Amino acid sequence: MGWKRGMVVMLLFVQVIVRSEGVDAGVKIWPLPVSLTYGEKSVYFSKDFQLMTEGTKYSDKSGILRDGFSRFVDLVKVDHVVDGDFSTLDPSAALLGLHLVVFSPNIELNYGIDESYNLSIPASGKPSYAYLEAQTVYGALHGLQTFSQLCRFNFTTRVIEVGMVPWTIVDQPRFSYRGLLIDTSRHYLPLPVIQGVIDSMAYAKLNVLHWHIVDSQSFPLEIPSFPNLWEGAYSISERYTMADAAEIVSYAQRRGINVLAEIDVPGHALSWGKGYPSLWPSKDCQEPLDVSNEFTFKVIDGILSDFSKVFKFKFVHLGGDEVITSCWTKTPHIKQWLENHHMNESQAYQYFVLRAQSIALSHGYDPINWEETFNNFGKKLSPKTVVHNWLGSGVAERVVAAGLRCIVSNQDKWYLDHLDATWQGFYMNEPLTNITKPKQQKLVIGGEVCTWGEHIDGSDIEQTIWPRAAAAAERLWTSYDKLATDANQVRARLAHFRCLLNQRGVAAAPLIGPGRVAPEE
Ligand code: CP6
Repeated sequence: MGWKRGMVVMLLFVQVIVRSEGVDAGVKIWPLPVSLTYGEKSVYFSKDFQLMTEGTKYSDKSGILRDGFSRFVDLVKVDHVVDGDFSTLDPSAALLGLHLVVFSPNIELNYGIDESYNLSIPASGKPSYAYLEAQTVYGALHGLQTFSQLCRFNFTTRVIEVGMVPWTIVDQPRFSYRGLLIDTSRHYLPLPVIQGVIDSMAYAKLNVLHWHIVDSQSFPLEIPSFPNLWEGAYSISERYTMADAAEIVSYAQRRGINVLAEIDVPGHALSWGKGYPSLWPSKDCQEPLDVSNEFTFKVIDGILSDFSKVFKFKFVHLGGDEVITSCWTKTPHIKQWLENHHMNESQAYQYFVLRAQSIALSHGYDPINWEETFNNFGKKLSPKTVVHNWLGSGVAERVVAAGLRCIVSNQDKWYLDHLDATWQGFYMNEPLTNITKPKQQKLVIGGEVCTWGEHIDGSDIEQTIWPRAAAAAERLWTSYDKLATDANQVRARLAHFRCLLNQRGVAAAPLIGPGRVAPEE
């Protein structure tokens, strides 16, 4: 805590010599940090601008920071040739490198880790270093992202420049869970496309990739325990091996992003029966999964057992939405089973969801379920459940009043595949609406924007996600008192961020009208 107090003292001092804190047209950081001060000078990256970690106890065995720094340098160059003549530049305005201190370098990425960082970039006066400190490696990566947004290529001097120095930035996220859903069942997404999405998420400080891997349309993932499951893939090439999944998890983890894997049961699982037809209630009624068959739960157990070796996030998503149980009563052997067990359709649905939850818990996961499970079964759900809102607004208040945790994704505001949803709507969607008690506010762990894949594939996913996901990312990162009360106040800064995405090779759509296609009215 001492370093934080030191920073406060430093801020008070800096405040005197630079413009006071506040956002004006000059600040182009997205999402906006918790607090910042800046000046009006500029410095440039010296020819051998370097990462300095010596003199601290830090060791970077995994190479996450070394790689993060090297990506940072690539980002700030944005592929320009740095061919300025350093001998003609003012040596006192040279930035020699970045001094980096990480206090708890061994903390592994997971839900709830410290993502804070402090960044300061001195003004000219003598050759100097930028200084970045963070509790964790992942906070430091966020600091590098912010730093990258302060840099630009100077076309006159042809070197990299940092404007508005001296900068001091103190930053941390408002919510621990800042998610984006991708759907690889409705359309297969090639691995490089998923990696591109992960790269772009890091630019906006999103930290959870919710991978809706399988659904009724296809089962693209290899499950070693039940090797016929991926017979439900669209084709023999539209598949992911478990090693591919591990590669995605590692790629994301090295960028500070957790991967939340989902199996959506018992509805949304028709493709499972391609490889194992006994999971279908019958030939003409193929979902939800057969609740009366012990094999169904053996398969779920096998999948979650295989998941637990690769998906190290604290949570697994068990779906549970849109379950149309009439198939169960229409199928004679299931109808008989229900009678024998004195269950109606709704009780069988509850039995299924709770049994899937206990399997997830047995593999060390906390379960996440779509909100219908809460709407139907309330406090009968495991107390470890995180309820994932999607239907409309309002459920979060009831979830947290019941003492459960909640993720907000209301479809009227945060569904990216709804092309008529506006970036202003994304920005203004407030997860804590009508939740005033601090204890209940803490139960809203964050929010997630969703890119359902029925009408989207690798060809247009980037412009469907961006720039609107960025608007939600600021809502989830930036402290409430710093958020704009009218989205149009941030239009210029968001437009700047979306240009930055374009420069970095991300096909973010322009800020005209809603979504990626509709023109300005
Ligand atoms: N797939 C799954 C979907 C949706 C859900 N679950 C969905 C429903 C309605 C809309 C958008 C998406 N395609 N498995 C609901 C969580 Cl409008």
